[in-house]
Amino acid sequence: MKHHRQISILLVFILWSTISGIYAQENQIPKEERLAWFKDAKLGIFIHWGIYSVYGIDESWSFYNGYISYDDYMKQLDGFTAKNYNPDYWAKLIKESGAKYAVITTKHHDGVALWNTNQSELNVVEKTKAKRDLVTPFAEAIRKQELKLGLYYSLLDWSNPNYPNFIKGQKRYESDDAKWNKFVQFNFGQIKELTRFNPDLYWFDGDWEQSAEKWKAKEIRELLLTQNPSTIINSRLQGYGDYSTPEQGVPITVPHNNYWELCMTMNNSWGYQQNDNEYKSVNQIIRIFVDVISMGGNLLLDIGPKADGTIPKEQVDILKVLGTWTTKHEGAIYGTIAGISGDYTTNKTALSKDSSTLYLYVDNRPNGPLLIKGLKNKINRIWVVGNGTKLSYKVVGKQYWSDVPGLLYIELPEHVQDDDVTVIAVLLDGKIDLYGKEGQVIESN
Ligand code: FHN
Repeated sequence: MKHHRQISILLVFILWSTISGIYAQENQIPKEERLAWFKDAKLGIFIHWGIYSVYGIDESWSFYNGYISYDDYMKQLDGFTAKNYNPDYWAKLIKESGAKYAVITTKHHDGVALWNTNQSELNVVEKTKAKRDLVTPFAEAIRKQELKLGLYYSLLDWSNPNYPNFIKGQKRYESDDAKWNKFVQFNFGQIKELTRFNPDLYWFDGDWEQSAEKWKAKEIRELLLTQNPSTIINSRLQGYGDYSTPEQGVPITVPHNNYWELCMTMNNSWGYQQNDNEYKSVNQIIRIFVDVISMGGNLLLDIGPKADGTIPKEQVDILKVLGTWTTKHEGAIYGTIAGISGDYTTNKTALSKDSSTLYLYVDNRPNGPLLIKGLKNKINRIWVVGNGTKLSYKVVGKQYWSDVPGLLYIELPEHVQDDDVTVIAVLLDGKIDLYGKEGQVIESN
C-alpha cells in the first residue's frame, strides 16, 4: 500500500516536471531576440563592490590563496559602511560613460551578500555598518537611467559551511551528499531571491569548481527563464549560458560565439585597491574598445567603489573622458556589427547593421591617405564621424579588363583627427561587397 502511494507520488512528480519543462521550453523567446539589446549595447560597466574594498585587497582570492587569514579577511565587515553610497550618482556616471548596461556583484566568492538575503546571515544588512540592502537602490537607479540591469552572482561560496571548498588546499569535505544538497538548496534560495530584482542579465561566476550536473545548471537556467523569458545569462553556467565572457585578454581572433563580452579592469584589480595605480590610459581603453567592437563584441569595463560607496577619482575621470568619446562617435558604436578582415585595410573596422556603412577606426596618426583594398561597391560619401567633415577620396589602379577593384585612398587631414581614435564613415551604394580572390591577368587565347 505504502509502496503504491510512493509510486503515484513519483508519477505525479514526473508528470509535473515534464509539463513545466515543456511549458518553460515553449515559453522561450528565441536567443536572437533575447540577446538583441545586448548585441547592440557594446559597452557595459562592471562593478566589484564588497568588503574587500575596506583593506583594498583582492576580492575573495586574498584569503583563498592565503595572503590573509579568513578571520582577518572577515574583519573587513566592520569597516564596510556604504555611508556615501549614492546609486543615483553611480547610474548617472555609468550613463555618461556611454554604457548601456551595468553589472554589480551581488555576492562574490567570499559569500558576503549585498542584499538582505534570508538564506544566510552573511550579508551587509546584518553584518556591516551599511545595515541596508544595497542592491535594491542600485537596481532602481539603473532603471531610472534606462540602462539594463545585470546581477553578478558567484555560484561557489567559500564561506558557506555546506560548500566543500574553503581555502586553497583545505576542503570542508570530499563527498557528502547531504551537505551538498543543502548547499544546492541554499544556492537556489539565493538565486530565487535575486529574481525579485528582475534583472535583464544574470552574470554567474565561479562555475569552474563543480560540474553542470552538480550545480543543477540546467534547472537554474530554467528557473530564470521561466521567471523572465527575456532575461539573458552569461556563459559561466557550465554550458547553460547564452554568451561568452573572455576575461582581461583582448581576443586576437573573433570568438566563435556570435555573442560575447570582454570583461576588463581599468587597473589590475577588480575591487578597490588604493595601492594599485596601474591604470590604463583612456586612449588605451578606447583602442581596446574599438578592437572589441570591430570583432562584434561588447566591453564590460570594471570599476571598484570604495567601502564608503564613493568611486575613486581615477575611475570617475576615465568614465567621463570615455563618455566624451562615445557621445561623439555614437553612430559608429551602438548597433554595429563586426567589420571586415584585416586583409582589406590596416584599420579596425565595423559595419552598420545593414552593412551599407563601413566604419574605420584610425588609432594612429597616418603618414599618408588611408587605404581600403578590394571594395567592389561604389562610394556615396565619406565623412568624419563626430564632426561631419566630408573627406575626399580617390580610387587608384582600377583596370577595365580586371575584376579586381582599385585601391581606395582616403585623405585624412590632421585638423579633423581625434585625440584618441578618429572614426571615418564610408557610405556605400548598398551592402558591402568585397573582392575575395587572387589577382587577375589578361587571359590569352
Ligand atoms: O574570480 C573572479 C574574479 O575575482 C573576478 O570576479 C572575475 C571577473 O570576471 N571573475 C572571476 C575569475 O574569472
